Amino acid sequence: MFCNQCEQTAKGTGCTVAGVCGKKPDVAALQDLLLHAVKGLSLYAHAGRQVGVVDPEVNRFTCKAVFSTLTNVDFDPARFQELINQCVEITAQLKEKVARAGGNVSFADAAANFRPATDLAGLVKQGEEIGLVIDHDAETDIQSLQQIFVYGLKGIAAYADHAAILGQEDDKVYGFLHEGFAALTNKELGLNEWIGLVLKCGEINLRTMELLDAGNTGKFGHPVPTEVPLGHKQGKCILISGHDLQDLHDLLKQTEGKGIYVYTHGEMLPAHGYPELKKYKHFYGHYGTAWQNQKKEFAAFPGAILMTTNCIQDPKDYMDNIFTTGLVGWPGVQHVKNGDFGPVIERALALPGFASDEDKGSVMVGFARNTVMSVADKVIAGVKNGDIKHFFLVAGCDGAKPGRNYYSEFVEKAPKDSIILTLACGKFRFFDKKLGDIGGIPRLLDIGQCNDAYSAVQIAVALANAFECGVNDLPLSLVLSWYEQKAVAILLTLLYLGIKNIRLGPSLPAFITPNVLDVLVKNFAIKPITTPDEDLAAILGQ
Ligand code: SF4
Ligand code: SF3
Repeated sequence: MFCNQCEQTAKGTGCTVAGVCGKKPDVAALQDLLLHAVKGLSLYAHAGRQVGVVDPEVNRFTCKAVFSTLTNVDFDPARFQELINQCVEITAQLKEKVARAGGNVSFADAAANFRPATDLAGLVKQGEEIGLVIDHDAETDIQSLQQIFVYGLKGIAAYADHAAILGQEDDKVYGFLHEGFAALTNKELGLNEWIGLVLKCGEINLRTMELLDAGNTGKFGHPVPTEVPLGHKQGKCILISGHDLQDLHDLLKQTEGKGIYVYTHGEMLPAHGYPELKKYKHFYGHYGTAWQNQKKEFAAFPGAILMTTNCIQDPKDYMDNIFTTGLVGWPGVQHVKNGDFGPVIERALALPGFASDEDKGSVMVGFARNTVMSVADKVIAGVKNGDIKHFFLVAGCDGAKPGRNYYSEFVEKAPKDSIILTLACGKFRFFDKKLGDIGGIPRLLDIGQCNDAYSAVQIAVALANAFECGVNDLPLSLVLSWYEQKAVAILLTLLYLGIKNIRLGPSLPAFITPNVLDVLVKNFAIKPITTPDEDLAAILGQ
């Protein structure tokens, strides 16, 4: 196997024996094969669009298939076998449709004519032979750009899937996914074309995240400042992790009146700020921290656990208590479908629950774009009178590497006249720190999940408009942490928006060659993090 798509990749170069994330070589091969099949499907879907053939089933399938290959989403070989066969089936149907409409259905690339092996072992072998979905004959810098591009597409597919679940779709997004995977078969594209496609990825991801924002806020209202207890109540309990608010909503409805408290874990924390979710009395508090601590935290949870996308880890110590839903999968874990959480509820009722109440303090959530913009005049006045000197967006993924302490130290050391905006699971390094306020505005503002990056962009744009300057001219610095491919897509969006001087850590992606890095440094002044002291001094010009 070879996989280098995430930040924790082995030795900083690539996982070759087994994934640091727990991905086994057979699943790695099946993921490669699935993307190969998606490339074939995309050739027909892209050709189909030229003659007016747009197939909703193909669109939704593409997102699901690609999202399944994201880090920490699906570890179950059987599910990949199903997806590969389904992909081949819908490709054949689409090919017929496109041919009937007079579109091009003659492609030389092997992906267009892919025939899957009949059993799992055969599929694994095919996947091993194919490897990564990029062009293996291209020169290394092009391969690097293709990898950035594919990981960006994975992020888009993930966000598009989240958005579609909430009823928000735009064919522009699906069209780009198909155009993008089809482009991987084009040997004529040079460095500049690939750089263009990579930035286009950022543009399309912005649109995708706008859809997701519309889905979340349209269904559940705009988040409002909300205090979330970190302790627990005596009684039966369910813990829900991941990013899917619709699953949480369905779970809350189904547990109403059953004497079960529902707690959030990881990226689900910001859900407490949504009016349509917080109205449920049994939606109590938050338990635990970021995804990489789940083995310890889930093992100690005395109730049932529901894992929505993404970031699951090996659940061997609590196999009977954990359930997956949506695209998440782990072999042997019970998978619940179609928003029917009956088995989760049954398990929660059978487990002891918390023996007594415990108060462990609280955190504030709900500072998404609407809340922040509603106090824009206060913020602007604070900047003008010098009370607020700087804004830091300390945001992104968490992970297991020790170097990630940088982010908590950075927040602790940030001057008292600065505001820290945060989003995604990296915040668990500092989310419970009491940083005080500046004239009533909390110094630590939780915008939401990584899924809410659109909200952060809107806040930055609104500030820039208020000060009649560009985002790069604001007293705002972005200090980002990445782990998986949603973060790659968000980073590309920031580059597409022309945002400069982003500090990125804890380490740079293994899939970026020195020449490609050079392009990023020259055009966007992107830089690796150093130490909190050094970076703060450089940012604040001290
Ligand atoms: Fe390795 Fe990350 Fe790939 Fe998992 S997702 S196999 S940890 S590079
Ligand atoms: Fe975290 Fe997986 Fe990226 Fe959503 S939960 S930010 S890593």
